[in-house]
Amino acid sequence: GERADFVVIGLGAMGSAALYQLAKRGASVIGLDRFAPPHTMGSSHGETRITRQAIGEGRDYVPLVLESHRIWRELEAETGESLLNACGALVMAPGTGVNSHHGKPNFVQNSIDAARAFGIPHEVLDGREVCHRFPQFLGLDGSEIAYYEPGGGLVRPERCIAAQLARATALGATIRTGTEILSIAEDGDGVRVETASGVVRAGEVVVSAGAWTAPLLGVPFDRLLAVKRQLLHWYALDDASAYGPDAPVYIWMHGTGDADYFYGFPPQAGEASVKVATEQYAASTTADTADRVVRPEESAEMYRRHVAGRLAGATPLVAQAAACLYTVTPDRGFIIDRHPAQGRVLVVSACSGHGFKHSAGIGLVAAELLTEGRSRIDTRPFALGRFASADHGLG
Ligand code: PYC
Repeated sequence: GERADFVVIGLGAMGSAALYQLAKRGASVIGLDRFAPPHTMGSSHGETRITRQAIGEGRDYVPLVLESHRIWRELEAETGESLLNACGALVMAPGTGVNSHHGKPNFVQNSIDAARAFGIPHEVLDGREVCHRFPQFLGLDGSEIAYYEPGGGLVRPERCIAAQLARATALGATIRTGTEILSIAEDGDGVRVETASGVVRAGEVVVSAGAWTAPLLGVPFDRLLAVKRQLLHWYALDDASAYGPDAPVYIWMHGTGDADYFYGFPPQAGEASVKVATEQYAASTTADTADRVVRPEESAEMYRRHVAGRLAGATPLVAQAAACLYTVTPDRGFIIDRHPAQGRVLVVSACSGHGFKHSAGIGLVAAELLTEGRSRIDTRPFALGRFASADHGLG
C-alpha cells in the first residue's frame, strides 16, 4: 500500500489546515476524507463563521486565533481569495445578571479582560451606543453591555478549506476523497490506516474527523464526545439600508437564560438575506444519522424566538437553511492531544462549536508537534488529561 510520513484523517477546518502546514514543512503527507471537502456533511459549511480575537471562552485560545488571522492573510496573498473579512464583532448581553456563552459565565467581561491582556483593540459600549452605531439591532433598552472588536469579523470556511487543500496539493500533498476509514492501529514503527479502498501507512496520523472521531477511535472518545445538530437560517431582507459597511457579526444574549441567545452575520455581498443561528445542547445525534434537512417549522420557530423585532429588515421568508454538527466535549473546550493508547495518533478534534476561528492556528500547532515535537503555542489546556475521572473512563 501507500506510505507517507503523515496521514491526516478528515479534511475539514482542522484537517485541511494540518495538511497544508505539514506540506509546507516539506513532509510527505496524505489527506483522507470520506466525502469531497469542502462539503456539507460535517461542521465547516454555511458560508461564514464568526471570528474574534479576545476569546471569552478562555485566554488560552487567544494565541490560536491570532495565528489563524496571520495565516489567513498569508493564504489570501498566495491565492488571491478573500478569506477573512474584519467587519467587526459585537458581543452583547443584558446589563445586569450573569451572561454566559459556550458554557462560560461572564462572557462579555471575559472578552473585555482578554482584549486588555493581549492589547487587542476594542471598545466597551452600552445598548444606547450600540443602537446609535448599528441601527440594524432593534429592541434594545439602552442598559445592555457590549464588547466591540473592530478587528473581529467573519471567515469564509469553505474558501479557507479549499485554499489550504489547494496549497497543500501544490506543495506535494496527496488528497484522497471519498475514502472511508475502517480502522487505525499502531503497527511496528508506524500506523496502519485501513480504508475501504486499501491500506495506507504513516509514521504518525492526525485525526481531525469531527463528528466521526468517536466512531473511528472508540474509547475514550465515545464517552467524551457528543454530537449536536445545529441549524443555520438565512432570512430574506425587505430593506438592507440599516446595514452599513461596518455592520458587524454579533453574539447577542438578549436575556439571561441559556436559550435567550442567537448570533448572526451582516448581509454578504450579492445576498439580500441575513444568516442567523442559535445553539442547542439538549439533543444528541451521530454523524451518520443526523438529519441534514431543516424543516420550515424549525426556521419559523427560530424567527419567532430570536429574530422578530430584533433585526431591521429581516422577514420570516427563509432564503436558505442548513444543518451542521458540533462535536462537544464535557467542558465545551477543545481536544489537541495524543491518543491515550496510541502515541503516534494526534487527535485534533473536537472543537465544541467554537473552533473555526482557531483552525488555521491549530493546523500549525499540529504540524509543529509532529515535525518538531513541540509547538510555539501551549496545548496543555487542550489535553485529554483534564477529563481524567471515573465518569469519563480516563481514570
Ligand atoms: O465562536 O463566536 C463563536 C460562535 C458563536 C456561535 C457559535 N460559535
